[in-house]
This record gives sequence, C-alpha cells and structure tokens, in this order.
Amino acid sequence: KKLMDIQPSQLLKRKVDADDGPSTKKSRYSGDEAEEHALFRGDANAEARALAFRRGSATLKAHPKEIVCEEDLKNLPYIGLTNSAKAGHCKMVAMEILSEGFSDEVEDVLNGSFYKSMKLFTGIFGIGPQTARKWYHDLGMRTLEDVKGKNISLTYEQSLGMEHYDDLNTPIKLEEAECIIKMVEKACNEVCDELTMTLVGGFRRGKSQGHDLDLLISHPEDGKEKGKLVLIIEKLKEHFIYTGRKMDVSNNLNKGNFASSTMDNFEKCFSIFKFNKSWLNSNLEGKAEWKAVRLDLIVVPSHQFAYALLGWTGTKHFEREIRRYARTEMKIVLTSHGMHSLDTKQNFPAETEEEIFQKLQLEYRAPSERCC
Ligand code: DGT
Ligand code: MG
Repeated sequence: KKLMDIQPSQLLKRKVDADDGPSTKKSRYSGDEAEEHALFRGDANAEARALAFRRGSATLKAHPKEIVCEEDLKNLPYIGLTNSAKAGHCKMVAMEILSEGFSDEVEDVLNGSFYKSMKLFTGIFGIGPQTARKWYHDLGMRTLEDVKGKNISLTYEQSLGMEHYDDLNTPIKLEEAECIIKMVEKACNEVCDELTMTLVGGFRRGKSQGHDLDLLISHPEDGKEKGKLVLIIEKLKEHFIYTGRKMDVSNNLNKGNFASSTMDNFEKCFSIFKFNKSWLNSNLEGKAEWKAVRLDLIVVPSHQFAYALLGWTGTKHFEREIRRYARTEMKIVLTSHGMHSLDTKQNFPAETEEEIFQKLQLEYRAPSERCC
C-alpha cells in the first residue's frame, strides 16, 4: 500500500504541504518513489518515466478535493486528462490504490532488492545513481556493509558520506536550521555588516524539516559579495566537517538527470556542518553531542538576487515546470541568474520574484504554494 501509503478515502485531501509534513513514509506519495525508481534504473526512458510520475504525483498533491473514485481522476492533467501511455500508467496505479488500498506494482518496486540497495547507496553523500548502479549490477553489492567490506576506493566526500551516513540521512529539523541560520548570519555580519542572508529551499516553502539547509548570501551593492564566502567559512571553520566548493552536483540523485534545469554558476559551498546538539538541549545525558548536517551556502550578486531566490526556493519540479513554461509559452529563457528573450536575447532585470511572475504573465505563487 505504497502509492500514497494512505487509505483511498484520504487519497488526496492534503494540498500544498503534501511534499512536507513529517517525512515519515506515511505522508509520502508513491509517485515520488516511482519517480525515484525510474531515475535509479537510468535506462533510455528513465527521465521521461520519472517526469511522468512526478507530474502525476504533483497533480494529486495540488488537487484541492478528495479523490474517491475513477471519475475523480478523469479531468486530472497527467493522469486522466492527458492521453499518453505514461499518464495511463499513472491512472492505472491510482485506480489500483482506489480499489485495493495499495498497488502491487509499486509494492514490488519498493520491496525489491534493486530499489532498496539504490536507496541505501544514493543516501551516501557524493554517490549518485550511476555509481550506485555500478555497485549493484557490476559488483553485486547490496548493503552498506558490502560497501565497507569490498574495499572500494571512495573519494574523500564519499568516505565522509559513509562516516556520517546516519546523521546525513536524518532530516534537519526547523529548530536546528534556525540555530545554524543565526550562526551563519552572525558570521556574515562579522565579515561585512551589509551582507544579507536569505533562507531558501524547502524551509522557505514552510517545511518543518529537510535534507539540507540552503542559504543565499548577497550584498546590496553588486560585486561587493565577491570573496566573502571564504571569509564566512573561515569564521565558522571550527563548525565545518567539510566545505566542498566544487562538488559535482550532477552526481547527486536528487539533482540527477534534471540537473541541467536548475544548475547555475554561483560561487557556492556544499558543506557538512557540525551541529552541536547542546545548542538546543543542554541535557544530553551522555548521548552523542553533535551531528553532521548538510548546509549549502550560495553567493549571489544583487542584480540576480530575485532570480536566485526563485531558482533556489524549489521545488525542483516547480523550477523545471516554470522554466519549461517560460520557454515554450513565453519564448523566454529563465535561469537562477536572470531571464532573456529567446528571440531577441533582450534581458529582463527583476528586483522581486513578483516581477518575474508578472513578466511571465503568471499569477504570483508564494513559496508555500510551490510544493509540487
Ligand atoms: P530538501 O530535500 O528538504 O532539502 O528539499 P529542497 O527543496 O530544499 O531541495 P534542495 O535543497 O535539493 O534544493 C532546493 C532548490 O534549489 C531546488 O529547487 C533546486 C535548487 N537547487 C538545488 N541544487 C542546486 C544546484 O546545484 N544548482 C542550482 N542552481 N539550484 C539548485
Ligand atoms: Mg534543501
């Protein structure tokens, strides 16, 4: 019973906070896992299949009413309305869940050895689906013990990923994020009191936990942000386990093959931060007193700030869809750096996200409404 892992009668009451909530399996839609599975497989149609599941899942998440029968699926884009084999597949799975409470197909995928091992391996910081597949298919590896036991050569990042596996696969809670935000803010102020720091990613969308913490750093005067990241890192150096400046993000499943739709050229740091648990709770009773958390710092020049804010707020699917819409409907190329006309190459400066939506003739969506 995994497509949504919830009863058919609840099939879709939830609205925008659907990608969030407690990240227990219970609140997840199997559309997400089906997408993930397609990316894990990485075969010829993987991306298209993954996208079809993501779109079906996004449609369900955004649907304002409860879905109780086949009729309710009829007019849903990418499920009942869209006439394609992939939409038909989504509909079939949804109908199975409506009638049975679970989908055999999804159940088999999730309980299968391939999915389970891929999930484990891609949970290692620095391991993407390509390496994980090689481990699974070519080296016959199945568990983290196999990774340790097979004497595989790991990069420095990957060995940190192994060392801090449990921590890095434990979601960061909002109160932990808030602590780190204050520390980074303080470090920014000490480096230059005009630097600004802005929360982006899932926490900006209102999530109560996340796999990492994403922060944009900027300066009101263009150019003055340059060279500041290294100083901020220096201020916080005792709290960093790792400050990867040039990690290949396309290696990461979550960015996976869709990386090209969201990647940018900002100066950034994909770090592992040492979160001291006593910052939240002084009474630790002998338990480990710190945990490793992923922190991304992205430095953005002022004139590109609105675009970076939009580009880093997510979700990835929202970013992909708004960019696709801009290109196909408006003939405009939208990135985290700016926006220009496909034909005339004219640039469109913007100071706020609202202006960007307006230019694209879209109704403004607050971050909490971008949870597809
Ligand atoms: P989570 O899993 O709780 O951290 O969820 P998010 O939505 O914060 O996901 P995350 O941190 O991977 O990414 C946040 C947004 O930032 C996402 O919509 C796309 C964008 N993003 C992530 N990585 C990159 C990157 O390397 N370059 C660019 N330009 N954007 C990225
Ligand atoms: Mg994030």
